[in-house]
Amino acid sequence: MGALSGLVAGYAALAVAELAAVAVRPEAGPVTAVGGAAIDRTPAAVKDWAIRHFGTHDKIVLQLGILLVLGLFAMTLGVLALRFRKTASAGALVFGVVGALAATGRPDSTGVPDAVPSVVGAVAATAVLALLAGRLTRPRPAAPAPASAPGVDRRGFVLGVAGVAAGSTGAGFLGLRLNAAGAEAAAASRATVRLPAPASPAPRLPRGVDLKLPGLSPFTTPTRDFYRVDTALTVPRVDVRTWTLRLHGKGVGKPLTLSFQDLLRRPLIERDITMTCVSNEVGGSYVGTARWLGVRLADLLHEAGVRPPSQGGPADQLVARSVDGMTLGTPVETVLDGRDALLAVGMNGEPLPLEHGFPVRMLVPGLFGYVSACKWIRDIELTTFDAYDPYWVRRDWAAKAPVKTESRIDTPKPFARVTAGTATVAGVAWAQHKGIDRVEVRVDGGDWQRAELAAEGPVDTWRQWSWRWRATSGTHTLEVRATDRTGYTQTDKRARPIPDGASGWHSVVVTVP
Ligand SMILES: Nc1nc2c(c(=O)[nH]1)N[C@H]1C(S)=C(S)[C@@H](COP(=O)(O)O)O[C@H]1N2
Ligand SMILES: [Mo]
Repeated sequence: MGALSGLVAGYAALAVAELAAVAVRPEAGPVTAVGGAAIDRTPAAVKDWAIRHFGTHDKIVLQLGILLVLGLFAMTLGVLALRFRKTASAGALVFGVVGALAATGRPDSTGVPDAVPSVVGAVAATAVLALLAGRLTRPRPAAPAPASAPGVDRRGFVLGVAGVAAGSTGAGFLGLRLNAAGAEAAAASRATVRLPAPASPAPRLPRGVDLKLPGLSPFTTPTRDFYRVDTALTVPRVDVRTWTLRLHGKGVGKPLTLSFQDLLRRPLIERDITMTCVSNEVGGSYVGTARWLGVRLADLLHEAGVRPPSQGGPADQLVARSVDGMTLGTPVETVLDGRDALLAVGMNGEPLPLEHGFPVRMLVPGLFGYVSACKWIRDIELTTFDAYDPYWVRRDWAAKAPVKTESRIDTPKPFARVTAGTATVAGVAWAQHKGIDRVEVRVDGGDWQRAELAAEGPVDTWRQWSWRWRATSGTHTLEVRATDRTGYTQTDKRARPIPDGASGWHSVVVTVP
């Protein structure tokens, strides 16, 4: 009986807490918060192990684990409550404090309000425990004959359990409904956005930037094929009507707060830019090119009075924060060096898709995404590299990470069967903000042969290449390397993505029957 009342109290606590979380912030719910806190504190080795054993289910396994521990804890409290009412209440409050600390300690925490769901949950648990324990221990008011179990209000207990369970289930469903409504609201908010025409349209692409070969990545990556990399358990939902961006910090003479409309009223520029993820393995697919529309970040910084370190500015790091608490640090010098660093509102002619950072994301050509491309951005703080380590830097990734010059063979695919005779080998090469000068291919470790380059697009985009190969029968290894316009040729030295990006030549093994 005690264990049952504990379970019911735990259930009520969770239902009420998650309902409160919908009102406060979905991520402040105790299970998500404790789960997130656990992920942040898990040593890399354990994380690797969990990912290897549970794969993409690792987050679910973690949440089930949390529920299990919670259930056992709740049953213990229920039993305790029969004899030590105060101790049990204190136990429930401890649960609340753990949840509250986890929620407010998350990197995306908005502060004290995030403690509310856990505290409300704990209070609910205490109330339910008191109610049910009372039914189990209080003598029935008008009990002349203590015939059955003395002091047990059996009917009251059953009614209490049923009532609390029903109420909690109702609260849980209401939470789910409101949550779904939030997702629809974000999509509806995006549907209201009308993007103005750019004051500075994207430079016309020269003919022949896209070789349009079968199996070769198109020059512009369709949005539906654009890679997605982020830590968001649920895609953040932002309402453009209430969204603001704050720009503040060291050396900011005039802090700014801008609404979405404020941004759209500024002159917009449109640019083709290739983005790359630092986690991209050699030959990997975390790279893509899109036509971005946005405000030039340097203009905003200048307006706020920010000077680059080279001109005596006190801040060398720009920290971007997203609505989901991600932090990314970018060198101020790079943002102000004349390149098209953007606060983007559009991607390939549409408002940013929710998964790619709606309503506004940052983008800095030539830097890996994790040090520049903050999605769902809400805050920009000028600080120093000494003073602050953003999310991934705290996890051993490099604080500064320019994109490494890379090339990839798109066709033929690994282990493809290629017909003997003339075959086309083709792919892409990128060295954003430097440009690609040369691509070479070799077969079976032979001499490097120059590939033909597609027409050169803007300096921040990748470049296609192709090479005619006289394929002879046998198994062959094709390798590619690029040289950028600074004269640097890709090293064959293999490096893993961590800490600052993979290196090495992409190779593909094919069979010619
Ligand atoms: N808020 C937020 N922004 C983020 C990330 C994230 O996890 N959260 N990931 C970054 C990383 S590592 C990359 S490579 C790019 C990927 O952007 P995309 O998903 O639009 O391709 O977003 C960056 N911006
Ligand atoms: Mo990334």
